[in-house]
Amino acid sequence: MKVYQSHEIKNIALLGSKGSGKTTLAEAMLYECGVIKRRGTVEGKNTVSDYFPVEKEYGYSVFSTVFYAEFLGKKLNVIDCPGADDFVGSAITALNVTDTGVIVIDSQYGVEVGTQNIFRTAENLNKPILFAMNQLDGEKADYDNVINQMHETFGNRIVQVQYPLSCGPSFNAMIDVLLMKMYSWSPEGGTPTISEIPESEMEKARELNQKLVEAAAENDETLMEKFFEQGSLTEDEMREGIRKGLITRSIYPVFCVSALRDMGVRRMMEFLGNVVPFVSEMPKPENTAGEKIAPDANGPTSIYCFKTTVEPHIGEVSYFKVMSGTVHQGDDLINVDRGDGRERLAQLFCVCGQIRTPVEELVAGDIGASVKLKDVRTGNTLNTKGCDYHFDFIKYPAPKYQRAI
Ligand SMILES: Nc1nc2c(ncn2[C@@H]2O[C@H](COP(=O)(O)OP(=O)(O)OP(=O)(O)O)[C@@H](O)[C@H]2O)c(=O)[nH]1
Ligand SMILES: [Mg+2]
Repeated sequence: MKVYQSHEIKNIALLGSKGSGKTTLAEAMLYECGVIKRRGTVEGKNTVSDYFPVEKEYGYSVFSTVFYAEFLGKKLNVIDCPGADDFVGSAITALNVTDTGVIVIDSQYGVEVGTQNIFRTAENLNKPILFAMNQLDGEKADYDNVINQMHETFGNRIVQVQYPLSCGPSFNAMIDVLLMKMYSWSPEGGTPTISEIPESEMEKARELNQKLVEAAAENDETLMEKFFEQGSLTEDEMREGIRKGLITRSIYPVFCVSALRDMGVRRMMEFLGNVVPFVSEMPKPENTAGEKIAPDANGPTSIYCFKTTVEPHIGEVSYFKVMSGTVHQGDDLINVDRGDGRERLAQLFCVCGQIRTPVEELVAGDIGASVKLKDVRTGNTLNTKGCDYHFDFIKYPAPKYQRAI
């Protein structure tokens, strides 16, 4: 598999309340980039993401699942998180090791408690956020009502990038006001037909496009001057402005999707690939000594283990983020949190649920996994000899219940 450089990697967390459609969206994303040939469903118990028996039995995610999508020459590392409050720890971990959160909203139920909770966590961590308004094909979908709720709850930073022409079971088309095009689908979804905006929608589309242009221009003085001179921006300038707005959290773009019918998913992935920030553009994480560590592929190798699973026939799988340097297959690293024990990373993988693809090396900013390490726990930092970084940047909330003493 290709080794991606830091400027080709985007790390994204799929977040949102229980049942909003994150796992179904993950499935559609994997299908769109060709990892799977057939989309599974949560009901069919055959999704890439919910592969543990307990998840199949209950029909919802219990663990976060890491997957990657090679798309438009970029590597999107995505973590599908459980929405249930009981498993919020996984979502907090995922947000800490990724750079952008996609908050999935069920357009039948709107802004839920789970939506607000995860939004607050992202706010505390200063992470860029975009919203995926999902289930637009659902019986009770009500896009306009949910957009109003979002404005009330999250303020005027909510910016519509798209709007549906109708919602409910008839949903099959939307207007994209960034590209100023209409997207429509046959009942099977998938590849859209892209056409000109019909005259009847032009006024509304222009109005929303103007709002988007203004929001994009606000984040850059040069763009602002250009906007005042010409009253518009090119598509590339808008992308640049939106990217800056995402990083400073002054824009929360809203996308339209039906994950189940695979409508709007590819277009949202294009935005993830082309617009959301790269690892190198985000604030540098701090080590325990308070030093900011740049995701520099030529720096000392340091990896942070954020998740451990036990898989049948394999044993422990350790998921990690490369914080700096480059980790190669066969490297010996020192576990600075477990008595400086030496660990050989005999195998390195990029992971899609339980599918593991061997990779020769992973560079700073990337996410991968290794197996059969001797004594590595979640939260441990493994470094090259001579590097003494530790990371413990993930802070979990206090438990709601605990045993009385
Ligand atoms: N009609 C419709 N149903 C959807 C859509 N997306 C998801 N669903 C259904 O909504 C239910 C929940 O979907 P999931 O993908 O498991 O939702 P989730 O956000 O991963 O849920 P948790 O893992 O519990 O947080 C399932 O029955 C899906 O089939 C959609 O776009 N349209
Ligand atoms: Mg799920």
